[in-house]
Amino acid sequence: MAVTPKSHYRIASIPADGIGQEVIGAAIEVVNALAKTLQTFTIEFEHLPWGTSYYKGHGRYIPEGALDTLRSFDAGLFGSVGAPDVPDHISLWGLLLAIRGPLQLYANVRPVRTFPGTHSPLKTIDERGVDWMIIRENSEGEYAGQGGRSHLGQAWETATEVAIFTRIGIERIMRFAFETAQSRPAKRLTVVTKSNSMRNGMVLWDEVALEVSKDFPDVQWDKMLVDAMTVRMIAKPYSIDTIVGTNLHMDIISDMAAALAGSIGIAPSSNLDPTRKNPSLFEPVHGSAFDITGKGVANPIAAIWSAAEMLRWLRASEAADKLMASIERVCQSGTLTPDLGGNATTTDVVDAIINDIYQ
Ligand code: GGG
Repeated sequence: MAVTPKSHYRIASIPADGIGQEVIGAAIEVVNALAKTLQTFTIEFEHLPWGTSYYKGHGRYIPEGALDTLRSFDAGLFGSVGAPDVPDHISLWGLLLAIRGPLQLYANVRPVRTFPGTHSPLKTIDERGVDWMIIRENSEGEYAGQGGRSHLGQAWETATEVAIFTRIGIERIMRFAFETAQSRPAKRLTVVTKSNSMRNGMVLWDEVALEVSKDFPDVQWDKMLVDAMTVRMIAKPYSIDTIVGTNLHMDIISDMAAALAGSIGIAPSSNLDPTRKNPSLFEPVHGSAFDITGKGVANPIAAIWSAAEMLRWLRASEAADKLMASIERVCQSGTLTPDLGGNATTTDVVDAIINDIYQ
């Protein structure tokens, strides 16, 4: 769909929990500096105080009407959710999943790249870093929220977690993945399933992949079981370009991929509604990391790269390119937080990126 770039953007800022507060503050500082330098667009961030503190005061993670509030923005920038004293399924379903599903943010895009100047375990296999594009189905599957508990407290207490896959849900993410692969130089896609043991939903994934592939004759594609894929990502990383898979599989694979590329601290993600009927939501892959919250050492790059992806989605491509170039130069210069083996603080990295932008 052709989209005309706007000159002014309104962004919902939802830092939420833990280091989310620190890294979203960092990303906003950097984007404001970028807008000031380029003068091709203006941008305003409106803070939405949703998260665990809000939950403790109100008994819910987001207020009534939150989705309509979000719909009034061009996009959202999200930090992280989760706190040590709230069960993770309460916080995740209360905030992130309460937004992704209803806003139909069905495509979760997670690019994974090794930056120059950073260490990646994969560089011991080959000096080239990796450049992967992981597409996670973001609305159904194992995250459908279907299931329940019975025989509570008894020895045969039973819990079911039903993965729901629909033809329409698979087809739309498959089409998105083939289009993404087609837009990249390698034009290669790996469809990841577990269709040997999961004989219903995963087999439907295989069938739909074959059907959709016929519309993309220039994309070279293959299928892989998720367990074999983990081996391939480590043993033959350069045989991979774009990957598509289910909500749960790609949640796990993308964390591993980020660690292989250097650190989860640099991994961005975009929760997209490809139809553009709803605003999309951009967030670092990492969680709230209470072990380092408040220490000033959280890596802001995942959040800043997520903001760059947001600018690209909003068609501010020049700004996105400039920001990515600054991130790469700052990594190359050795201003790295501890997760990347350095001793820089969050503020050091932000200052270095802003200085680079102003050059
Ligand atoms: N910024 C990402 C975040 O807060 N993630 C929390 C989490 O547990 N996410 C699980 C998921 O995305 O499925």
